[in-house]
Amino acid sequence: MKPLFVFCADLHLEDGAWSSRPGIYGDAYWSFEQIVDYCIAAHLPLILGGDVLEKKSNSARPIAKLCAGLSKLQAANVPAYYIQGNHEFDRNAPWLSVHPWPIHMHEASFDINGAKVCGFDWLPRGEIQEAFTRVPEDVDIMVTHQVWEDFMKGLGRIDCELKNVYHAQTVLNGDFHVTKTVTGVNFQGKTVTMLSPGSICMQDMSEAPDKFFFVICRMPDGTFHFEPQQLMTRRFANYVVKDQETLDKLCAGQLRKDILTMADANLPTYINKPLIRIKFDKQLPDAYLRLMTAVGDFAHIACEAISEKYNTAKTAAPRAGAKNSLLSAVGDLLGDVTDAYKLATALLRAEDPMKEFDIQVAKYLNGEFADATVATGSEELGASQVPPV
Ligand SMILES: [Mn+2]
Repeated sequence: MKPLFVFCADLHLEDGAWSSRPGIYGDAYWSFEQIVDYCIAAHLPLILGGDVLEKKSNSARPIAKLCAGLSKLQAANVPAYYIQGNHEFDRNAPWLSVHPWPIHMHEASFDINGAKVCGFDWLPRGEIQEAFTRVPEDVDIMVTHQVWEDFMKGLGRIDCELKNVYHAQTVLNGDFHVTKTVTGVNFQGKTVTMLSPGSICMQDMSEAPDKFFFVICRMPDGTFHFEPQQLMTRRFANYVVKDQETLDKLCAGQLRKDILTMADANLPTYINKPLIRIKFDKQLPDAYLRLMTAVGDFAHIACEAISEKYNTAKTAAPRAGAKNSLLSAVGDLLGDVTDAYKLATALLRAEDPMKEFDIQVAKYLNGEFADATVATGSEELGASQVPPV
């Protein structure tokens, strides 16, 4: 097995992923440092798969951190390549052109330790399919930053799918913050393997806390192998508090004990304060105050009430006890057993309404809301009128 280069994506270099919690600082910088140090120690080129930066308009620090890493690679004579993601995308002047060292891979192919690798910046649907037709026949690995059907499986908008790929047996893709490998068949009916390395630090509470970059290796039979390297990241713990007994136990010292065992001397001090997510049943007396007090300043805490799960069974939602007046109003207007009510409640109760919206649209397109037209009395919602997503 011959290591060829290192691949990572979705660095989202920025002071912190949560603007409302400025105390959670430096996670992306610290992960990037680890990747740079690894490349130098192993003397392996680095390929950055887009969303290197969080924004198109940046303050000085993310750029300074980016340049510091690139300068370190330059000083060690370790090559760096990149494509642009949708986050920092600029057709005219890529952000990474602020530094002389990294090589822009867009529409270009390179021989990297014997493998022919080509890349494309993020491109809109249609343009990316056209770009795939320009991939040279002898390319082994294609680097992209797109929303692939093969990862999304019908959820939400997609840019492309593996069957659009002409050449290349391997695709390395940014954008999807989940670490995952999928296999599919390309335009010519040949097997393609695609790797999503995932983001390099949590960008969202719903992301898995374990993060990786990958060493791309060539096997003796000529195929490629993706070797994961786990990043040292801020420790994360998730709690769900549904009963008095659990609440009492956690507040009587268990939480504090858990946090202490999570401390890791290998982490820099600014990363060594864990992130704790607690969901609690709001029926429990003083749950919020007790949990916040128990954690104190020992961890960053995201503490929220469990949203009452909408009952999708035939029984109507318990409107009598509903505290959310907006939901009650929706029920009064639409009747609480209609599909329109189900849709409205699903959106109102979603933690991430945009994501929930995409899920509901997919359900609608699958015919799971068969009587939506009847329920709303509107012809406009007929299946033939649904705009393409
Ligand atoms: Mn991203």
